[in-house]
Amino acid sequence: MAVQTMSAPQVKAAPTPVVMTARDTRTIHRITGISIGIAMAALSIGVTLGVFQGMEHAGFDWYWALRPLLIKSYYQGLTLHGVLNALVWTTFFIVGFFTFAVTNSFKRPLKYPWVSWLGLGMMTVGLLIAAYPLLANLATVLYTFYPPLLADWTFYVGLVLVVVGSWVMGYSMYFTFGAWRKEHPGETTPFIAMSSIVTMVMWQIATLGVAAEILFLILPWSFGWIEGTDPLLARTLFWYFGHPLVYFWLLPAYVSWYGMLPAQTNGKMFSEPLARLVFWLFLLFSTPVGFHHQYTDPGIPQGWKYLHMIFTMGVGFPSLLTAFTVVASLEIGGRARGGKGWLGWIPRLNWGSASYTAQNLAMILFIFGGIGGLINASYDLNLLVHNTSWIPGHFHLTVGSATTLTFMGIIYWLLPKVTGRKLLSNKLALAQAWTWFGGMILFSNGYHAMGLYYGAPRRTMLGATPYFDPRWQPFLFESLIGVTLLAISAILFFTVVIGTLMRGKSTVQIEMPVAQPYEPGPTPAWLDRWAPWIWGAVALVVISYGPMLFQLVRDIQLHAPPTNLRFW
Ligand code: HAS
Ligand code: CU
Repeated sequence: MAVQTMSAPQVKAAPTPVVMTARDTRTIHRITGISIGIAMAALSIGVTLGVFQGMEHAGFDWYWALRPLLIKSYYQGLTLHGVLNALVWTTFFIVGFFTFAVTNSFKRPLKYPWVSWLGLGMMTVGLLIAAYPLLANLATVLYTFYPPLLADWTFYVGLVLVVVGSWVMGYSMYFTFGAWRKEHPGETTPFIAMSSIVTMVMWQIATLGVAAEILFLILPWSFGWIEGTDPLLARTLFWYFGHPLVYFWLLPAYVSWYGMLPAQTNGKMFSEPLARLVFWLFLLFSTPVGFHHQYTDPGIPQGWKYLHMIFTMGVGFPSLLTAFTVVASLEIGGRARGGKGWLGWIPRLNWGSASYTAQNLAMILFIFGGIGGLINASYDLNLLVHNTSWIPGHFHLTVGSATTLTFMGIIYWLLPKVTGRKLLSNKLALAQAWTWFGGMILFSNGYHAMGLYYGAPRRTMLGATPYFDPRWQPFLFESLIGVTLLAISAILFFTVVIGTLMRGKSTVQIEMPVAQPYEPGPTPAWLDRWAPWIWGAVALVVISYGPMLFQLVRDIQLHAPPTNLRFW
């Protein structure tokens, strides 16, 4: 009888993990350094223009001083302020920060560094292309570029390249993730890498809206191929993207607050599984909420606005979870540093570190930014505050503080890390964080109040309005003090950054702060599985947008003629 032989089942061995060489580290530092460098350059111009806007509102119209610098009008300055701060500073910072965070969290090099270089290259070329119409006053359409405002086509081509380049930077992270997975079968994805990549996936889903808006509606119109446009369809596609955009700004701050900040004050991550859940909830609920920006738009039936309002309350929930869990993580640190009693741990937090302090102050401002957001989201309250200065009050506490001040705090450790130079001065950086905090409180309080009580409009050259209401005056004065503090803060920030860059190389070793879990244990498998969450997100998008988009496309009316804000 023939003997049957059975070979042992072949278990495919996992590839040996690739470790970072000095060369890999240098590449990552270069990519991160260049993208954050571009981000900061954009911010330097963006905030300067903000100071001029604040002054104009308070009665000091000094735009003439900007004319030699190509800024011809308030609205051109406002467009640049929004585009450079809200779109360029954030996006370039985020892709650079995530490239660093993902690779350091995986402790492995980028799988294909050239993909990241390609993405960064596309973003940079896009930015340069968009800079031309912005500076030539050919794209004075504000940062939301609502049709029928029409810019020169180069503005849109530039924006598309920035967005597609950021996708490509994301693909490089996905490839690196895939490689890490193969090398570490069965292991849970490290939190910092996982949360950063979830954010990039959310961004991928969100940006499909603005890509469709530009490619199918605006570009053909700006080329002159079609005569008019459909503002309602354009706005709907824009806000499909516009709300998740604000979470693209917020979630990198959450990556730091959850995954890094506790380690900067001897704390631990209060609940790692909960932190993961928060990011999945953002993936689910970030997009199906855009109609909360269109409550006053005619042509969107109430039912859809109502559904988006419900989902908006849903997306507020992971932030409420964050408020409790992140504070608990910090409390662990405050107590480890000797804090006693109910609140005695707070003064013991690492207030001596500028990087820590900037981020904690950002969190405090976000409490108020977040509450304001929930007020905006409530349909009938929104009718009171929509298009008033309350809204800039809201978003200077969110993107202008929770995001920007956190990013500045991150820069205070990341810049020394990627450049190998010691921070110019922790003290100056501390002063920067506190002046930003104080400045934003005064600025945003003034804007909130003026909009709520006396209906001061947003996006308006207030000093030139024939209906100027003297009751705005005290709030404008308050906000002007805020603007002054913010200007001082910005000068301090750039002094610290430029001073650091001008220093010689130092041997001080800095590592990315990584918070360890308070109760280490296995992560439930469903919190490390991608497909159900991604499909869930797609399903919610289809439910919340599908029927309305179908109807708007079916009834498309390309009649609205172009207009612009080139007032001179
Ligand atoms: Fe918003 C308009 C609703 C969050 C940005 N938002 C805007 C615009 C911008 C913006 C730029 O529903 C203007 C767009 C334009 O140009 O027209 N927003 C919300 C809601 C939230 C929210 C519900 N917004 C953000 C974030 C932004 C941002 C984040 C940028 C980063 N927003 C709206 C609505 C409008 C709107 C309407 C349209 C208004 C209109 O009429 O035009 C929520 O995500 C907020 C949830 C957040 C919380 C706070 C949690 C607090 C935390 C901090 C904890 C820290 C502690 C301190 C406790 C519930 C996590 C610890 C201290 C120690 C000492 C330890
Ligand atoms: Cu929103």
